Amino acid sequence: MSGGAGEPRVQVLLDEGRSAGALVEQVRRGLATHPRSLPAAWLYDDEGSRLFDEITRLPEYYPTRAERAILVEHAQEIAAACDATTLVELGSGTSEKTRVLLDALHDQRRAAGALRRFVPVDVSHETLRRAATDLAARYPGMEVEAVVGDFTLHLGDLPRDGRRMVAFLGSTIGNFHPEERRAFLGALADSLDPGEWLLLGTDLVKDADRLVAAYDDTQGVTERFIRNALVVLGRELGADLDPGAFSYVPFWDPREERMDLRLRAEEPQPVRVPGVGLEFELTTGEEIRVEISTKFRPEGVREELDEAGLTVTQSWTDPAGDFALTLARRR
Ligand code: SAH
Ligand code: AVI
Repeated sequence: MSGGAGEPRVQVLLDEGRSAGALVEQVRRGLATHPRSLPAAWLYDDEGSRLFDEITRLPEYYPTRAERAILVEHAQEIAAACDATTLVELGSGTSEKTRVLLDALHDQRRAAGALRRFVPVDVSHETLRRAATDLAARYPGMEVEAVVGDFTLHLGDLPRDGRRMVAFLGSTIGNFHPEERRAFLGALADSLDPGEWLLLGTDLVKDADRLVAAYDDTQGVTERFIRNALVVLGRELGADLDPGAFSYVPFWDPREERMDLRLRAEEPQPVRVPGVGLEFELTTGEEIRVEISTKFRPEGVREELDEAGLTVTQSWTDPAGDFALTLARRR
């Protein structure tokens, strides 16, 4: 499709299912080591993306509202500070909040040259396609070139022309382990030319009770989101795990400053995952770590970006100081 005049272009860099290549290798490695774990991208089939969208509207889940508040307050300032003609969004999902930024960057009255292209990147094919279609219709003068891809694998395959700003919102960076985060930030910086931009959303360390409530909501939506990983594993790799035989165990790890979201086997069970050639025995009480959600301190964000070759130019928080949005520039 054209990528302009109200129609998105969709480039697919992942195969339809998740049953091949690096994603499968990540699952094999995660399930074979202790504590057993699953890669976070595995949570986002269509149902996972739908459940995440529901999470963003839960009263306990403050990050989406806090980040949106920062964008509403500062999007014009961000647009004025940057000379980007292409906005790349990693892990874009529905790109709901991004519209605030797109409105500001797209504003034709600005002298610095308006945004010409939006490149949303996500593993969740249908959610991405729907968002791209909506956005192309909403901004007919802007090219929408969606990429169904993995931001840990495909940074080098994204469009390089034009002055780019990469947005990585929602604190999705918190779902990486520290060593993965370092590697990701290094690869991201390497993929940018000097002078190009990163806009990074990070959830901040706060009172443990509020954090636990945000990941253990009273309606049980987060629990369904985490359990859905087992459904995806069954469908894509033939795993015979019984979701009903697990309890949901979300906890705050104060040493690592992260939420740790696990499923605990309530009874012993033999597990076969034919798609990765694994067979193992889960004992009662054994846990599978499905996701971590690291919380940040502003000085830590600055240091990690700096180490990767990205200089922070500005950062903002919401009035409650719950969430930070950081603008950085490739040196
Ligand atoms: N940016 C949105 C969505 C956050 S949810 C927001 O701020 O609300 C995380 C998103 O990242 C999901 O849409 C998920 O499908 C996507 N995602 C997770 N791992 C990914 C990966 N490795 N590569 C590309 N997208 C990924
Ligand atoms: C996408 N990511 C930043 C969310 C988070 O808060 O870590 C995913 C999520 N998991 C449970 N609730 C929300």
